[in-house]
Amino acid sequence: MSLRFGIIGLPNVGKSTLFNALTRMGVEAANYPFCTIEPNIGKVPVPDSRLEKVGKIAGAKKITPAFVEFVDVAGLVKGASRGEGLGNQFLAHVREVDALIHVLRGFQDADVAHISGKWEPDQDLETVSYELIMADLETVQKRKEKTSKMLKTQDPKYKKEVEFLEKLESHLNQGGMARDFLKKEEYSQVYEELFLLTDKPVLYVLNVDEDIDEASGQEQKDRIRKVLGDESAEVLLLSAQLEMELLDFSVEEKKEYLEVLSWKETNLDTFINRSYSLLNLITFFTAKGEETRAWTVTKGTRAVKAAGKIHTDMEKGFIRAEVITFAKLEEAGTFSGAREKGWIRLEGRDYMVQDGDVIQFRFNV
Ligand SMILES: Nc1nc2c(ncn2[C@@H]2O[C@H](COP(=O)(O)OP(=O)(O)O)[C@@H](O)[C@H]2O)c(=O)[nH]1
Ligand SMILES: [Mg+2]
Repeated sequence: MSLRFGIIGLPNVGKSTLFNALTRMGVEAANYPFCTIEPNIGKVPVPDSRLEKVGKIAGAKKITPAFVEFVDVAGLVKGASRGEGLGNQFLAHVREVDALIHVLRGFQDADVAHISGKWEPDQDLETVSYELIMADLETVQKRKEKTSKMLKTQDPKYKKEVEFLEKLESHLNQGGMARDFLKKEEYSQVYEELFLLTDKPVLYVLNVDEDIDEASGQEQKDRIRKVLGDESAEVLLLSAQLEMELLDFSVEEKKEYLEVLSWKETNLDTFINRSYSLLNLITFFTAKGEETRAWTVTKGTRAVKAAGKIHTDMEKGFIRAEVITFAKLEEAGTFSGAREKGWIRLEGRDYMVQDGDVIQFRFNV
């Protein structure tokens, strides 16, 4: 299954606009007709300029990118953690994703109603974070109640667990995100079973007016950073509406248009790439027969597990991996040239796959 990103935030901040831009881009970039899995789930190819090049060198007839999925989660309202609005549905959706894209309303447009009546993206951020933390607190407290009942068995593991949950509870009570809880290793087994919402990695997207100047873009970003304090997260400026419009521009038009937008540091491609690295993901390539393909694994994945990603038989019958870095392959220009130069390495099952590796697996069936 692809990795999933949940686009979250208050209503009317531009979540669906961003989602639509992403999924439409998917259709065009990959000519992939079924990019929308469900109305609110879209499959989006991960842009990677290396893939085409590997395909060309391999003489591929078919090139398959890696995909990630974006979910347009229903807008959150105050009180969601108590089940208000679409609260429960919202939280259930958030629970299912691997990482969060938290959209903040940076654009002012008076014609678009603002949920709290005021334009205050930093306040909005706190509102949403509060609901997520409250939902996590409830999860932790429920677990604590359950474990507390077991204390009478005198088994020390229950005492250890309750103490651990109390520390976690106090961290959340002080407004901390679970992902920043430094003591999770003290009882990682219990921690992982909780599936906390604020443990998921997050990327903040400030959805700004396309005509702001560089200084006010920076100012908005600083305001958000201030609210985040020590929270470990990145903030990106993006204009969802602009990205949507740009999809209809020619390359020339785009270039001309973008020259005047000084604040702009990201586009949809870089946005997807940042999301990707948020989850510590890397890409390796295979060029087998007529198909050249990109695959996604987490940093630190061993060769044998990477093979299993393609097919379980390849993991079971793993013999070795023949590996070349993309850069070396490009330099050699052909696979046979690379082989002659001795640039294709033989690696064993425990080899740690690197971003950009081009791999051929040898296996028994
Ligand atoms: N002016 C302006 N309007 C935007 C921008 N992004 C979204 N909108 C508008 O805001 C409204 C709500 O957007 P939508 O994507 O549906 O928000 P959602 O409720 O968060 O999914 C729509 O009318 C959009 O056209 C933007 O960057 N600038
Ligand atoms: Mg929406």
